[in-house]
Amino acid sequence: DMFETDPYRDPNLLPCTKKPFCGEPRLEMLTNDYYTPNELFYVRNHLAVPEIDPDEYVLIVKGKGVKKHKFTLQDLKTKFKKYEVSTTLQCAGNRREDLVDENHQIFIAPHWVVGAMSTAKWGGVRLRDVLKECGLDADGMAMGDVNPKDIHHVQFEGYDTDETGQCYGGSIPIDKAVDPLGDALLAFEMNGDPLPRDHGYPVRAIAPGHAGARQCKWLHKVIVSDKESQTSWQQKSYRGFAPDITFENQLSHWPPKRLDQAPIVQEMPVQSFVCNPPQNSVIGGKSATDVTIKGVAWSGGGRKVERVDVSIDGGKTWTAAELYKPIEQRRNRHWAWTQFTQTIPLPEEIQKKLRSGQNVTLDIVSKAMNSDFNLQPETMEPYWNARGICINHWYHVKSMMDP
Ligand code: MTE
Ligand code: MO
Repeated sequence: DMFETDPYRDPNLLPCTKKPFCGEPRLEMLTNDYYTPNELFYVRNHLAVPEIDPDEYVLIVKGKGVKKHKFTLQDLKTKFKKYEVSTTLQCAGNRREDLVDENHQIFIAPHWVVGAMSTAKWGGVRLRDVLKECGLDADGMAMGDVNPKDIHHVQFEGYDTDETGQCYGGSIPIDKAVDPLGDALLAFEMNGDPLPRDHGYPVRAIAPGHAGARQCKWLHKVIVSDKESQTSWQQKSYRGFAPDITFENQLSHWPPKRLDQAPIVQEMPVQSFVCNPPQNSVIGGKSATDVTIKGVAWSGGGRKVERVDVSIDGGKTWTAAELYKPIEQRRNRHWAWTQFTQTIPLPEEIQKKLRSGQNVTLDIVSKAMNSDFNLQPETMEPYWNARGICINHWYHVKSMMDP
């Protein structure tokens, strides 16, 4: 059993698969703190958690435009300036459960409910500083002055491997890696502590605003390349297919037709969901006059969450929520989420029903708008995709008021 040495997990991290472990926090706990406590931060593992001795850890940097280097953990901590970056991670497959019904089968695990999204303050060194140390002209490239034709991507490889020796991997565009405002990190701290084993101990990549899949844990190699990562996680899992591409008609053979029309996800769309009241909860009493809603909202690409509207009638009427973001982030670097809250008065007819002893079920919804005025879509049908990625339609919470 290759998972025997996996770490202990908090019972409030609800598993959706056990081997490899994928778990999402109890949703109602996500709004208790701005930064998600490390033990509640969602976990998405594709393989067993590797056991790495920090004294033996090495990071290899190689590829085009750089001279091959090896760094120990101590090198990373002492040779470079340390930075802290607050960012939300979301699995590109978050909310996959919503895409599965009798008409639509999704052929990829796990079927997240909604909680594959969490926020931490990461401490580490800038990827661009490490690439510069290895000889890359990161400044020239970031300014667009230098544009080597054969340097397009930075690939990451993890220390976690499958039975055949294949390691987890993914890549980000070189522009993200060298951008001085991109905040791409090689992180060794999470909320002030060493990275927990589940989150990549001792070093992981952080690519703020990008899908969780690119933020390689247990980082072993950084490879500057003309190509994207060739792993299945880059090439197959996290592609956005058109709704008519299904497993039966296309994906059972690889490559499917029209692969060129199925972009590989990097930055993610605007997302929000209600955490409180919890799904299927029973709340309130006879004399309730209002209901308080809490949730989280985030947009990929560093785009700011400008507004979140909430509804208790399934989206017929909306009210803007109060936004909460206790840290300052600047234009197009809004890597970390915004929490929201609003107290909505119950309409008179609902109050009347409650007073007369009748139950009322609320259909609570949120919709966020980001700084390019994109809004979450109402339904998922037009966005259905066979890999189940970037799912961001309105999340409905049913909550029963029981007098
Ligand atoms: N890195 C390695 N080495 N192995 C993995 O399985 N999973 C990826 C990414 N990095 C993964 C990885 C995916 S799909 C996601 S969503 C994030 O890590 C999850 O990070 P977390 O478990 O710290 O929340
Ligand atoms: Mo993911």
